[in-house]
Amino acid sequence: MADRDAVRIARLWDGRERPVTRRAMLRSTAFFALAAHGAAGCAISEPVEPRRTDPRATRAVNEVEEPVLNFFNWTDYVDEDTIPGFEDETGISVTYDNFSSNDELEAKLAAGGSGYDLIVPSDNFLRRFLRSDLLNPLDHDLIPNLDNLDRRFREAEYDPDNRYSVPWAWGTTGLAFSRQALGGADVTSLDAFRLAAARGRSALLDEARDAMALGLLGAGHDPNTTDPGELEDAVEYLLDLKGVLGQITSDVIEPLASGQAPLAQAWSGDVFQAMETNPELDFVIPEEGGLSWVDLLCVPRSAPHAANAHRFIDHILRPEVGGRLANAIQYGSPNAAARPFVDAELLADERIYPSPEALARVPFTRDLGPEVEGRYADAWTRVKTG
Ligand code: N2P
Repeated sequence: MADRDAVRIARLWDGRERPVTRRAMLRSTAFFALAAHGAAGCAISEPVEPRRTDPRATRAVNEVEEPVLNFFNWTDYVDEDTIPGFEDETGISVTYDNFSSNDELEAKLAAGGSGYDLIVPSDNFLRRFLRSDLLNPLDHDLIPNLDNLDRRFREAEYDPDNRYSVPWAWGTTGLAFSRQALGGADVTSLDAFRLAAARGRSALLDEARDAMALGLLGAGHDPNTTDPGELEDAVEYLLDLKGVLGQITSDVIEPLASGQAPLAQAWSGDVFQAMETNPELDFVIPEEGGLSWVDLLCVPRSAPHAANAHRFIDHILRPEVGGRLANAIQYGSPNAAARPFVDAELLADERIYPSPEALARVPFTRDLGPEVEGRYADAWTRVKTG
């Protein structure tokens, strides 16, 4: 591994280490010249400009001029070629770390000094991160492929005009189940958690708003309610459910694939990934309802390599790259130009790309403001510790 020219060692997306040579750093000079708008050539680029929200007026530069990108993404959420393809093309080494919940991401970011350049919060965490001043506005000049996005993701209510975010993937929260393991019947409702074959083996997502939504829907309430009494009902429902539950975890691919969990609250694409090993699995939005969400590429305020993050964002927005990503993770692609590269069978599957009528039954998880979000967090802590 020793390389006499190495100026630093980078940890790659797959855990391997690679020496970064001065040559590799120079290879990306042309990019830096473009990205930093004339600031390249200096070892340290000009400081990041004061926060502005107009994408036309925002300039993203690397605070530390080196070919590195520190990317913090959800587990099981990338194609095996995405990161090597970006590295080969740009000479930028990616360190790739994973998290399993928005809470985990928020804690890491709020603690400061994370060093991450690119993160992927869900849409309901975007405004919450903005309230804490944790994000940089995006520099649209560095993202020409932004036009490839589906129109509905350019005008989304959580971030009109993509000032702070570019969608990575979208999906729904429902139930995964193994028809065979549960005795051959279809699962249609949350009552399935009570089936004898599911007792002590099922799983609930370890994500406050998703899990609380299951409790709210089970108790007959809106998953975006702000009513404290309804939240109490949900806590009660979930505490009762804990009596028959196997585990609380967001990493359900392995337990579903291995057959350890015959039933789990799950995010759509994870179930399709598990199906590759366990074809008995299915995914359904129960009759009580479900949720939908979009996960968003964002650049933290503290990003040392903000320009490199923009380069990655533009890369993933390419039609072929976005198509390969969608085929691997099996979540909805927000990239309209990538559509021709997405497997026809995935596009036709309404469990991944629900019809507009079906989507109307799965509202977005809404950001409910600091006070109510705090109440949800407390309620979830009570469920977990109760
Ligand atoms: C990745 C699941 C991410 C979806 N495995 C949650 N928003």
